[in-house]
Amino acid sequence: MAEWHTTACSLCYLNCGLEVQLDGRRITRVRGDKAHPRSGGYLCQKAQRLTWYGDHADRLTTPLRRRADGTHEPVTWETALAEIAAKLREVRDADTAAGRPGSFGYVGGGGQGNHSGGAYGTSLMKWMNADRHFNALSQEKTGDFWVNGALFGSTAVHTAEDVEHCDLLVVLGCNPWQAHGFSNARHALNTIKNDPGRRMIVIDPRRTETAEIADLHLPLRPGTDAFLLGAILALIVERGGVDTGFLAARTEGFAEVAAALAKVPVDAWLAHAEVAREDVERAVGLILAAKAMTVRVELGIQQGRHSTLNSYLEKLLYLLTGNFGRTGTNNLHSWLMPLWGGSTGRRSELTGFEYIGGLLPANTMAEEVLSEHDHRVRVLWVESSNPANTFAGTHDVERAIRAAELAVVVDIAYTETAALADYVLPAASQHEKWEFTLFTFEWPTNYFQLRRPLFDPLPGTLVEAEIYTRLFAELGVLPSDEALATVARAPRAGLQARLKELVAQLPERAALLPVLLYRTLGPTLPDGAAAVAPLWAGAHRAAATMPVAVQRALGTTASGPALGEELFDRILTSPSGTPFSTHTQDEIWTLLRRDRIRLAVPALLDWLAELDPAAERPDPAFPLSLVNGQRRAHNANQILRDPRWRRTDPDGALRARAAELAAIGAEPGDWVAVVTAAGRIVVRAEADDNLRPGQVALPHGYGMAHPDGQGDRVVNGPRINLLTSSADRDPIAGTPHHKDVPARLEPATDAERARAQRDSERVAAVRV
Ligand SMILES: Nc1nc2c(c(=O)[nH]1)N[C@H]1C(S)=C(S)[C@@H](COP(=O)(O)OP(=O)(O)OC[C@H]3O[C@@H](n4cnc5c(=O)[nH]c(N)nc54)[C@H](O)[C@@H]3O)O[C@H]1N2
Ligand SMILES: Nc1nc2c(c(=O)[nH]1)N[C@H]1C(S)=C(S)[C@@H](COP(=O)(O)OP(=O)(O)OC[C@H]3O[C@@H](n4cnc5c(=O)[nH]c(N)nc54)[C@H](O)[C@@H]3O)O[C@H]1N2
Ligand code: SF4
Ligand SMILES: [Mo]
Repeated sequence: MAEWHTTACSLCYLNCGLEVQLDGRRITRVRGDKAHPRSGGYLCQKAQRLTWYGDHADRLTTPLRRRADGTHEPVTWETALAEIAAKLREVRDADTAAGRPGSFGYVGGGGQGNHSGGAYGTSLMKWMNADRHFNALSQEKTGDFWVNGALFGSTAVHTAEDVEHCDLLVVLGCNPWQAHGFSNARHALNTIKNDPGRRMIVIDPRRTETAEIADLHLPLRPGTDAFLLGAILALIVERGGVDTGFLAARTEGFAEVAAALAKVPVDAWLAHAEVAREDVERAVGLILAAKAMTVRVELGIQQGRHSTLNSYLEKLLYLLTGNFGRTGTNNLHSWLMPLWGGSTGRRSELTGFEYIGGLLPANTMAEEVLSEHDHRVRVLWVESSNPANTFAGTHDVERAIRAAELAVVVDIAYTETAALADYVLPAASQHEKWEFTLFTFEWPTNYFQLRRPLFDPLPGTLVEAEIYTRLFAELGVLPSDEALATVARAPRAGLQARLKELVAQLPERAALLPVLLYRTLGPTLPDGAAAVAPLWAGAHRAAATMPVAVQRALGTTASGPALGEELFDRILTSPSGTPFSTHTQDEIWTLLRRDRIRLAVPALLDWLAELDPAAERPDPAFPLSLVNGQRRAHNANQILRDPRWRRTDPDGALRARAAELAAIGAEPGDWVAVVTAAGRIVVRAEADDNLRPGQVALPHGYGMAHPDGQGDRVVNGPRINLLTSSADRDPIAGTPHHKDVPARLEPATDAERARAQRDSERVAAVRV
């Protein structure tokens, strides 16, 4: 019997615990890890054949340098790092001489399951005297964070939903059956369905797999959530459904909110959303009857029209009804290490957008590079992200990567972004290093899993910690090996003070704390866990900021620094993961950053007051609403590049109602063109009559080029951001409206059809 090894799935941000069997460098069998304290053995279909994540023809095994003709040549690590360091120095010195902020832009910094590299990349950004950071969160979640800042006092205060214990689940703009988003989603949804005492409402234009098993489905017109939610809130207030006790005890500003809601023209807004009043009344009845409602949201509202306003109204739904801070409702959660920060109100000088939680909108990355402004971004540093496929407006993003004075990509694979970069640095995969996720959103007990490597790094690759450390050595900022070794030998209790001494010798080292930990504490850690040394600081931070919760989780009476050490040791010695904080329910109020939740957010109440159905008429040239990036059975962001991974949907089909296809003379299986104001792409068509009339859908997670086995490369499925524009975005957070892109369908031309068919066959040939 082959041995089972403990790891986790990294194909979505749940990171379910896995056990896998290996044959050399391949993963041959996958099953759920019953010992994982959160997922308890659960896994979905995507985790099977996980081996293709790290085991495919496009893995990078040597640094690459761009030639004048745009192709790449292999170079040694020494050459790549020396040349990159020289250019970074030059840019940093020029910035200093000009007295301008660092013209370095950091893109990415971690994916669905790999957050170990982010601390090191952030070190480089700081050393470059820069703070312009763009990533996936800033094209989906920053509107939500902004609202949290307004309500709870900090953008780093983040909400969780208690699906397991609710008696009413409201699924708003998400499809957990396919996308998950909360633990053990399919199991949790089926449990609700089979329990006569529990209910589910789905608010989604499409009759999703989740809607199919719900008690009530409100199939609203795409882009009208703010109208529907505004009307629902107005009805709740009108019916006396607000929880006055909760509002009095925990909140302020309700009167202003009530005054705004009283002005909502309920019938006109429901007519605009095209949802029947009696269905909405039924939804309100279910909400008011619920003892514990929890609201689960995601991209349908966050990447929909009025994104930040939607996030506000969604939160008001549970706050006004008192479904907050109790078992089965929405809650806040702790952090081992916060994945994003608080906001300072600072704005980009170039675009005027606010840094939310420390992030600038992904949608403004290209503008920050392509601008003529003296403070433009000159160096683009991309780590664990593929913006050439995943940021809106592919052509502009590609132009920006090419236009940067220096573009460097740190990735495991030769991505579309890597293909355009000046240098590409090959990282070891998540199965080849110690790794973890900081997407730890549980309450009242929160969990953390530190995964051990399954294999050694692929020859030629390095773990991120080592890549950045060698770069800093090249930059001449690291202390001598001898000085580092002396600190490494000293007892841990004195570590912080000694690190401070190293920084005092050269103040610019303050940016490098993670690197200094890697080179001092790192070598003392067991089994080559050096790269995760920064977790030590996280463990101490957690122990210092929530000692009682950490003690409870560990079952210990240790306190002070000893508690931090115990937490760190527990993390290192719990391969399936460990609880790191256990709160009592009423301790939730200690996580707020102000005394009371501030319900009235003037900017958003103004926005609500300005909503006007008449101003939202669709452009007759683009009458359809395109869900541009749907989650399906076999897509997983840009993580699985090898087409062999997929069991279904090999071409990444456009889904449309049969009638919508017939209207352009097409049938399921045909090649059709999807046209938007930004572009036109040709895709395979499939029928899906669960879509709302007028709604069509393309999948996320395609459009990657892959070696075709014949010495060439072939693109697998739609590059959906050829259809989007970075300017189609939320006014506050800059998040794109990907779930509601105005579009039309056209028949493909004969030439387009022939080409698409040929590419599809080339992909199919790779799959066999
Ligand atoms: N299979 C799979 N799972 C994934 C991922 C993946 O790539 N593949 N990616 C992961 C990531 S990074 C994320 S962020 C999540 C995203 O998870 P979800 O947000 O759940 O996934 P989506 O399919 O993008 O969109 C959700 C729903 O929004 C609906 N929608 C479209 N327009 C509107 C609208 O105007 N209003 C409302 N209310 N709904 C609308 C769509 O019909 C769709 O059902 O999934 C994660 N899980
Ligand atoms: N049109 C449209 N665009 C979208 C979306 C949509 O719905 N529609 N969804 C958006 C959302 S919600 C998200 S989250 C983003 C996701 O888009 P991105 O933030 O770009 O992230 P991923 O697609 O997860 O790509 C992860 C990259 O990390 C690399 N990688 C994997 N493991 C490692 C590692 O250990 N080290 C390093 N250095 N690299 C590694 C992978 O090879 C891959 O290139 O896409 C967004 N873009
Ligand atoms: S739910 Fe997400 S993390 Fe869990 S097995 Fe599926 S893809 Fe992997
Ligand atoms: Mo995402």
